[in-house]
Amino acid sequence: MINKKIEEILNAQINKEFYSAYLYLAMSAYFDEVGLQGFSNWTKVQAREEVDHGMILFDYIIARNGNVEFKQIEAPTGDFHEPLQVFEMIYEHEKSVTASIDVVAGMTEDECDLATRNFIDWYIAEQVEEEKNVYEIIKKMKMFGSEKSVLYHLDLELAKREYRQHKYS
Ligand code: OFO
Repeated sequence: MINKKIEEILNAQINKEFYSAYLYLAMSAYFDEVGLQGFSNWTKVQAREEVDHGMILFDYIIARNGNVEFKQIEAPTGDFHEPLQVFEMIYEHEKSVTASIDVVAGMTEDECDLATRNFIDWYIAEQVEEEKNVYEIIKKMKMFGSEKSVLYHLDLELAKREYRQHKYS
């Protein structure tokens, strides 16, 4: 049976993961609208991964005989005006998710919940990967500029991203 404090913070994290999916979908719609289908693909694939992150938490709470609780998901704020600005927003967002996962990990240690401590390691590693992927795209945009030809090539590259499902096991 899962500790109630841990159950509560994991439920809050489910909400954050689904909010992330909303945010990435809003970005995907923006990119599609401005004709950057590769950027749109990249953010749409990311939205699907965020749903997986939420579902892994969902399955874990159930596996520990806990209660899943759904709270209202906030609407994404969508002031998107150009690709670099959107990716900088993504980077800030992912840093905040990393901080939130760190708080979960810290609480598992305080509560001596070693099963959840072990479970949350996957998220810690995933956040390192997510921040790195985003930062690398930002670096490319800064290095090569935001001329249309640069965006065109980057768009072709981002179009190649494929969704790979993550599951709780
Ligand atoms: Fe779920 O990692 Fe991004 O937000």
